[in-house]
Amino acid sequence: MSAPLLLSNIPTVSDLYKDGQLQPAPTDSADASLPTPSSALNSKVSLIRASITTLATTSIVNAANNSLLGGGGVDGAIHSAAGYSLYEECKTLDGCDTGSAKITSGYALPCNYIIHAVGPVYHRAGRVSADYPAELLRSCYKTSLDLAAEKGGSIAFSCLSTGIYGYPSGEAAEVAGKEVRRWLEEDEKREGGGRLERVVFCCFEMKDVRAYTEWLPKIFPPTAKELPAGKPATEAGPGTGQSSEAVSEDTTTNQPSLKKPKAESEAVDEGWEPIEKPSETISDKTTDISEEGEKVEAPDLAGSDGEKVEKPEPRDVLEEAAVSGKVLPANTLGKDW
Ligand code: AR6
Repeated sequence: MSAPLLLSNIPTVSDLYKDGQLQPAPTDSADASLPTPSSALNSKVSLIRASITTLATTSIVNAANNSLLGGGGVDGAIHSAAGYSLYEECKTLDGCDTGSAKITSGYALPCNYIIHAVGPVYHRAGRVSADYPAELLRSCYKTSLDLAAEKGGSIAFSCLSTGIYGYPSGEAAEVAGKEVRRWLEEDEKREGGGRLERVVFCCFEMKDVRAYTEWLPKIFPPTAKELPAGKPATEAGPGTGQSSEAVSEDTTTNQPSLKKPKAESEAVDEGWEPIEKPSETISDKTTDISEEGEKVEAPDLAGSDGEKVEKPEPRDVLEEAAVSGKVLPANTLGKDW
């Protein structure tokens, strides 16, 4: 596994604005509903493209299933990198409801704790009501932040539900970003608040990077001081706010331009065989959370023999690895690369 990525090397939203890797939201979306820019908040939130297994944050958040006993995607990557002891602890947890989360030690990972959050299967929750997927996803982020706050330090989220569970990346980034902002603001107001030093959004696939580079400027807009000289906070020039430009793609390889050192970049890409995309049968029984916070059994929408959840074809080796759960060295949007 590649070297752990320390918090000090993970760029904040504020750093990304200063480096021009994040652009203000374009004027057509920069309406009165944009929240107040806050450099304090922008310095508490990070965006990075990496395998979450390499992050040396206090806690990381796994996209788990109701059994908490491992699976594919990021769950598989975390279990294989953390080691068998993680599985043994997970066996003692008695599973977890959809929309909730449970915490374990980090074992062989560079983080101290792993928070196992169970996000919704998008199309299944959507059959309960149009708002239900977002309600469950928001609840995952809130529960994870509450658990992480008891430990303090920093937390890194994987993009819950946006893989096998089929949640559209843009919608998920909006829910995640808004819930994190709401939680941080509320935490700041409470006695003994400011319990988390940093919240990291850890993306693995370019579709999620694009979603966050679109949504973070709408949720954590830049202050005038965070923009490179000559770019007022209200300016929306050509391409401004277009996520595809904030993280450009290398036209020769169709790989995202991550500004990695060349040697490491080659080491990552060499020897990668195309990996067959697994399709997972969703047969886990969904237990959901009522409006009052009570646990209720959701209707078994999957039917007795479960349902196949389709994913679009992966576009590159990183995405194939994301689907298969293969651990890759860290890539970042970071200022050093
Ligand atoms: N580091 C960071 N993010 C990753 C990594 C990684 N190493 N690998 C994948 N991702 P998914 P879900 C991203 O499918 O949709 C499992 O089988 C990936 O790009 O892992 O919540 C569980 O056991 C995507 O953005 O989780 C459940 O059964 C994100 O992780 C089911 O999948 C989530 O994709 C959960 O599905």
